[in-house]
Amino acid sequence: MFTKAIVRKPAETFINGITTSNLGKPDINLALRQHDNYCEALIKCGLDITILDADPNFPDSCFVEDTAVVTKNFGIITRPGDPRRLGEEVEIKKVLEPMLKLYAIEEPGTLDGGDIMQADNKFYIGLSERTNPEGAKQLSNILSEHNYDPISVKVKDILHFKTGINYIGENNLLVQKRFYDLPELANYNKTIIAPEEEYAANSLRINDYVLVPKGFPKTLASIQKLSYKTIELDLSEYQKMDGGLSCLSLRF
Ligand code: CIR
Repeated sequence: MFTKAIVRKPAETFINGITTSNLGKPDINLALRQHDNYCEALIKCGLDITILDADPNFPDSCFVEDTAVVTKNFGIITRPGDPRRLGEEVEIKKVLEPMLKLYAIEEPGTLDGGDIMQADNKFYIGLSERTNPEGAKQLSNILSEHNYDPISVKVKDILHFKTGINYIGENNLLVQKRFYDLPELANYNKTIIAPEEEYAANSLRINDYVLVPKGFPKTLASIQKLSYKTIELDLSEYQKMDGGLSCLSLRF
């Protein structure tokens, strides 16, 4: 069970963030409304949320998931892999410090939280353009000390590992085709995401609900068929900036 979450509002500079999506510029007012709805959904899932003020110096800083990896008892402050995002983690460290024992990824390691997928006692670590082998090694050492099982996997042609896959509990994975045959995932019950719905691979299990991006009916139906209660959320403005449901919060 998660009890807490950290989120950060998007700043007016959000439109200047990093993106590869070609979906146009986001509308900041709509992004703020979508963020409010996201926060309401987290509350409905039973979480106490800490909402951080926007930081206009970091256009991507609403994507807090990339700045830390958190569990109930400890957290790891990351070293974001794109230099334009280095520094976002400073504020997150201040916020988490009173709540959790903290570690940090150190230079030359880089790591984005979006590359880290927890599935019960296992942590899959995507080696991507943002997360380098040194970052993965540092994280693995910390996780092993705490009796978790770290497993590295290669990620190509996609921003983060969790852009294309998510664990929703009870041995169920939502996977884009690209990750379907990964040998490390052989023992899971996999729901393949339709090619036209790839964005919905980043659906997010929180306690009794799975949050699903709005507009992906096949994925929604598949998740409901697995007997999960769902909450749909419109994230159009975040999709324009390559961000998904999981990126917008840290949950523990
Ligand atoms: C970036 O490129 O870093 C941001 N525009 C999007 C980050 C999305 N975060 C995530 O998937 N965890």
